[in-house]
Amino acid sequence: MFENLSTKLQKILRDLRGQGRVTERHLDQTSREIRNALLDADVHFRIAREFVDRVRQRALGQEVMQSLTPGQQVVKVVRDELVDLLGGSHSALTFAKDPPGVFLMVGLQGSGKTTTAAKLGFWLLNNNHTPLLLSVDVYRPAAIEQLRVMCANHGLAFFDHPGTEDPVALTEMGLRHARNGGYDVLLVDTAGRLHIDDEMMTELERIRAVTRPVEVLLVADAMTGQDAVRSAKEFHGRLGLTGVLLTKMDGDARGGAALSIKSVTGQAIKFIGTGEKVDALEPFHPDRLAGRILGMGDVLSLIEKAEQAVDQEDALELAEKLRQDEFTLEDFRDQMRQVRKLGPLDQVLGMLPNMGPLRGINNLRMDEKELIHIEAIIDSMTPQERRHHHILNGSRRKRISRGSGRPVQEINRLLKQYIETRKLMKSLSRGIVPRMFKGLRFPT
Ligand SMILES: Nc1nc2c(ncn2[C@@H]2O[C@H](COP(=O)(O)OP(=O)(O)OP(=O)(O)O)[C@@H](O)[C@H]2O)c(=O)[nH]1
Ligand SMILES: [Mg+2]
Repeated sequence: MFENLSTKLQKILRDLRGQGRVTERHLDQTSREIRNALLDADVHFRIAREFVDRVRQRALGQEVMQSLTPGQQVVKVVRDELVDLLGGSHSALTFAKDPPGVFLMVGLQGSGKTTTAAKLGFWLLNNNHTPLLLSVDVYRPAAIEQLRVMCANHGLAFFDHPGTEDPVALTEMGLRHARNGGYDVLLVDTAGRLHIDDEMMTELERIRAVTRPVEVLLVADAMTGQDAVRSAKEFHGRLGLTGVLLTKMDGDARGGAALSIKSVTGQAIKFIGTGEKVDALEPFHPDRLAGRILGMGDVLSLIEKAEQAVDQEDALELAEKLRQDEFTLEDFRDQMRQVRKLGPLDQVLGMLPNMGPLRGINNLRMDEKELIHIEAIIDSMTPQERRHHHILNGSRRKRISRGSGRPVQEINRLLKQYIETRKLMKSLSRGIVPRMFKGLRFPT
């Protein structure tokens, strides 16, 4: 799904990610490329334009330009905006406080209403609900039979009243049956039309009036792109939708529908259909889809972790300490703590574009347990010892060993690591580190 858009955006952002500096010109170019990628994916031109405008505006803001990794921050901005475009957060179904609640499924002909009704029934059943299914498509021969067969095949309760030709009367009967039978949701599959016409809308309005549905769900075919969006707008105008179920996302839908529906109609996509089988229905999560489109869920979550863990003031302070040769064992411990918050160190280093040369330094790689031991050892030192490691003679080391419960060799090793790290950081502070802190005016 969205392969084309995904490939393009990934390439654009890959180029950007490696940038230690992001200039305005660079951003212009990136914006243009993103806009074209969106247009190619059949996103409405106004939405595409507004999207890149927002990205640009945010990317030019201080928090991005002055960050340690501007390229990555721009990637994050794009991701955030993409999540927003897809609807922000996951929008769940609403259930009636006083069951049964009616879910009315509406949509154009062939959009997948009947299939999706069965899928949603199946999903509800597997999520501790008791749905009853009903088809009021009295027009197309065998339409009711189609749903009956699907229900029979998947153990879903189905209601019908042969002979009743009026969809409204049929719905009322179904609702009564649902109430008497203790079902919590009545799923009503309706007839589709080739085009939205008055007759269809009037019928749906009447069904809505007698059942007061908790959900009016538009089933829209993702493959039809902007047509799906237009019909969503019209349906919403007439009926007041509560959500959209976007089908056929497994096909070669370019993405335009999924990316435009929320902005155009204000209605969230609640589920997506990803195949013809009854279990091919997934709750729609904008953040996950955005991650999938950008192909970088992992990297982005690392960025988020990094943001939480290292703030710029800390970085500046550390740089200053390095400069003045005041990087103490306490700082060493703090750094280790930060690193632990970030997760595996080499992964973190790999993310920092300017830290390439540091990768593979084995001394810096340590596991969780080791970090806990390091903390124990440093906590057992006196403040003076932490600030002046060279006073740590044999008897002091023995005392620390007793205090921390760690063998003396481990304390020796830790001190060696500390001294090496200090040396390393000091040499880096003349080269790589200042570049990391670019924008913070770090004197070398
Ligand atoms: N690949 C794929 N096919 C789907 C999906 N959802 C529905 N279909 C197919 O789309 C076709 C039409 O589905 P229906 O459920 O009959 O559509 P409908 O909206 O009820 O059609 P009408 O009742 O005639 O208006 C069927 O062949 C379904 O198998 C999906 O998510 N992926
Ligand atoms: Mg149907």
